[in-house]
Parts: sequence; C-alpha cells; structure tokens
Amino acid sequence: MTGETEHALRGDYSRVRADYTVDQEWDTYSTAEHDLWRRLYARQLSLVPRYASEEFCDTMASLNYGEGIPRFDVINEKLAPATHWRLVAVPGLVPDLVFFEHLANRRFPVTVWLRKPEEFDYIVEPDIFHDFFGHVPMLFNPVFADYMQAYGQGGIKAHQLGAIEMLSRLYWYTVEFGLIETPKGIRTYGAGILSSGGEISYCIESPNPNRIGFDLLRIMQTRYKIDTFQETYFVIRDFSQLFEATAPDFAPYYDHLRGREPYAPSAVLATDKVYHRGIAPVRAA
Ligand code: HBI
Ligand code: FE
Repeated sequence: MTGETEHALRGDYSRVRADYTVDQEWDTYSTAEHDLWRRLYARQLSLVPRYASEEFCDTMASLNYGEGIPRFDVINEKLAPATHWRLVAVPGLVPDLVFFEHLANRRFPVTVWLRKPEEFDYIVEPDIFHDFFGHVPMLFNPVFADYMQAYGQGGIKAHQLGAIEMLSRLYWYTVEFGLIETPKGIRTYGAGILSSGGEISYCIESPNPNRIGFDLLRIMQTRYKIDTFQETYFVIRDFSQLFEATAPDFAPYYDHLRGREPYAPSAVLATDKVYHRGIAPVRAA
C-alpha cells in the first residue's frame, strides 16, 4: 500500500525508533484478533489458487501462518536465508524516504495492527494482513526480492529529484495491483489485490476495468485511486520484464515526464497494448 492518506494515520507512533520501527509485541494480540486473522487467511487462501501468480502460490504452499497472527522473527528465520530480506515491525505508514531506506536495505516494513472485523472486506490503509499476506510471500521470490530492493534504491534517488509521485505510481501499478501473464491466463501478483476479498476476482474476471500491457513511462504518467478497485490494471509478461525495465537510471525518465499532464486512471491510449478495454472502468462511488 502507499502512503497517500488524507485522514490521521492509524497506529501507535509513540514508541517508534529513529527508523520508525517498533517491537511487534506479539503477546498483545487478542484471541479475537487471532481469530479474525484465521478467517481472513482462510478466505484469501481459498481464492489464491484461481487468481494468484504461480510464484505466489508456490511460496504460500511452503508457508503456513494461517493459525494466527504470525511472529515476524519466526518468519525472518525462513525469509533471511531465502532472499536476505527481513521483516521489521512498524506502527503503520511511515514517511516515504524512511520506507525507501528500509527497502533499499532489504527490510520490509510490516504494520503491527490488524483491521477491525467490520473491515473484513475492505480497508484503505495497510494493516498487518495486507502487508503480510499480500507482500511477504513475494519477498521469497529472488527476482521480485531484487526488484523490491531496486525500488527502494530508486526511491531514495526519486526523493532527491522530487519525483516520488511518479515512482509511487510504478509501485502502485506493479507491487500493489500488478497482473502477470501465465500459461493459464492472466493472474495477479499485486499485494493490494492478493489481500483483498473482492478485488482478487474482479481484477481478473470483471469486464469493467482496462487491462493494459506494462509500459514504464505510461505507468509513471498515470494517476491512481487509493479507495476504490482499480480502473486499469497493467500486465507484465514475467518478473524479469519488471526487473529489466527498472534497471536503468530513472533521472532521464523523470525529466521526460516532468510537467506532462498525467493520464486519468481510466484512460486507454492509442499506443497501449490493450489486453481488455474495460466496459465500465469508473465504478459508481
Ligand atoms: N509505509 N508502512 C508503509 N508501508 C508502505 O507500503 C508505504 C509506506 N510509506 C510510503 C509508501 N508505502 C509509498 O508511498 C511509497 O511507494 C512512496
Ligand atoms: Fe502494500
């Protein structure tokens, strides 16, 4: 999830360290919270085989943290040997530069609070279920793990160039809401989708949204909404396409894009590789 929220941040920031990390305090989770976690996990796990990328499904098969809210240090014992990433606990959204610095050092910030039962189907801000169920399995994939570190390194540079908005669009349309081609058809690898009960089928099956081929500059010039299902999804061929596209220095891209009017989230351009032109991309609010 990204850091664009107008309302006050949820979470307790009173005990953050200089790098915005906190202790997970796993013993403070209530039985009701562990139960809510089990229900969220069971629901999403039933949907993953039909809609998630093979890489995500493979990792989910090797992880089993559906019994209750996981302990970050227990997962780190598996994650570190796999891709040298580790999870750090945070109270919620952290400043962009702090977030990038963690990613650049292979530390993934995971929110410690869990949503309320009434938020079972949808939540705007990232809670522990979004961060954990949506993002953590992909950090076990070596190519994707490298991409996430490169994104962090790129974010630090973007911060210096005042280009965070353009870069966060790339994160949004790939890491959060990305689709990928597979031999069995289009699937998702986006954390915002994988942790969402409704959007995981919508992004693949609904005729409403656009589905367009990945195009780096096009994505960095396309606005997104944070509080509805996406109006357009971008499709990569494979993770190496993502990694290769983001290998070069982005400064010339930012110069090329600066000052250009961004496209609306529902736009379809003549230059787009259109997998599906949505019949109603903009949903009734
Ligand atoms: N903080 N904890 C947390 N999680 C995120 O996903 C996150 C963040 N801060 C900023 C952010 N994401 C995005 O805006 C970056 O892509 C810029
Ligand atoms: Fe996220």
